[in-house]
Amino acid sequence: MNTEQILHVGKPNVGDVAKFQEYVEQIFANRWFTNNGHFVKTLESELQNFLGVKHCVLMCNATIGLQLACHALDLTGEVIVPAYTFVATPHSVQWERLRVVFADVDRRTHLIDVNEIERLITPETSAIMGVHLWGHPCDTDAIQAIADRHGLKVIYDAAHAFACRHQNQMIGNFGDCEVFSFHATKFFNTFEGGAITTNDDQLAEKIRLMTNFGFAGVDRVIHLGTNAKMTEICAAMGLSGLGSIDRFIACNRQNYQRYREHLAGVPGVSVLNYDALGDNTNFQYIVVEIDPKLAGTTRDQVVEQLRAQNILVRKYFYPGCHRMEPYRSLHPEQLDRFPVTDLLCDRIMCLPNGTMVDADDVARVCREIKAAVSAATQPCH
Ligand code: T4K
Repeated sequence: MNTEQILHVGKPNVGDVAKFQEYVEQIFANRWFTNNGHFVKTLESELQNFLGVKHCVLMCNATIGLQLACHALDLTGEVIVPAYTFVATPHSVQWERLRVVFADVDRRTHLIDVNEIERLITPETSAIMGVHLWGHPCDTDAIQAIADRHGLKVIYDAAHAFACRHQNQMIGNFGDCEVFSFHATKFFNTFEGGAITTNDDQLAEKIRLMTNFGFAGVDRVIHLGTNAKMTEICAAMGLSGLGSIDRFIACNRQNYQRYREHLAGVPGVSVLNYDALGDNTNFQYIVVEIDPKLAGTTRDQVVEQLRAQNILVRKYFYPGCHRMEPYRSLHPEQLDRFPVTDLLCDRIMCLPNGTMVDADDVARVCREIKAAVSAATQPCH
């Protein structure tokens, strides 16, 4: 039996716990638990300042945020979405009874392939939903130019991209709106949570109404709405973490550099190179590709070997959204149309990172990866 400590990919980053506890006392003293309370308002305003964006509407999670964004933008017909992403991205579109049209991704960046987008546009297309996967920004100029040419809306799933920059602006300022996730496993968390950010006053107002049943005041419902509100305790968690953003990034970056050093030169093993991709990221995801020809072993075998050592790496995002239900049944004709997505789904694994992971952990993970590869590449005697 393996007695070594379990290593997770998504152990939460935690900010100032004492501050959080103080806020919890205040929440109990206020007897105000949800419905746009003091902590939600304060976090919204802090996030607006941090992101340099006009509006930030906090949500209970990013999936609901993406659904609300589709709804608030009055999308119809078809929405173009990358096939290589977490399933919440297409699910939010499908949930709104829109048709998901998958696009393949770029081999180098793993982001929606902008050359594919125009080819997929039909008279039914109403929007493009890009995903800033691994915190790396989409080609926002190219996507906006295509959207402008065809009169489409643009939503960014920025679930991975909190505190990331693009063209000297924080992510949160692009497209018609952007949606962040503050789930426990994310770089910055509010236990569960998310936010929609936009610089469009009318859209923000609509989203705000929709988040709270359409209430514009006591007894005054002026819009269709749902319940997508963030609670006070979640907002308090966010506020207690905001001051630690730089520490989270520094720690992630240091681990990222350690992983790259340990794994340099291991045949068939490559770590996604954030530095070569440009822009400022939060380094939360350590994305490793295993080339089976060079490594002599497959990603799946390496994952199994690591799991046997209590290192619970993840195959994000296997097997590809187009191969998951309901998409594989709804669109069987799309199954073999995404060669890059299929290749990444077969080769990528994400390694543990975050403030709970230290130099010894990184060394341990890399030792096991090297052992898996060297056992496979050892000549037989
Ligand atoms: N768009 C994209 C591109 C996304 O990646 C996501 C979410 C969304 C949209 C939707 O955002 P939200 O609606 O969730 O706000 C996890 C997260 O649940 C999910 O938020 C995230 N993406 C996705 C990439 O990862 P699972 O199914 O992998 O979670 P789970 O429970 O297996 O946890 C992952 C690892 O983290 C495990 O090793 C356990 C560990 N863990 C987890 C939790 C919750 C901890 O150590 N502590 C914890 O508290 O989906």
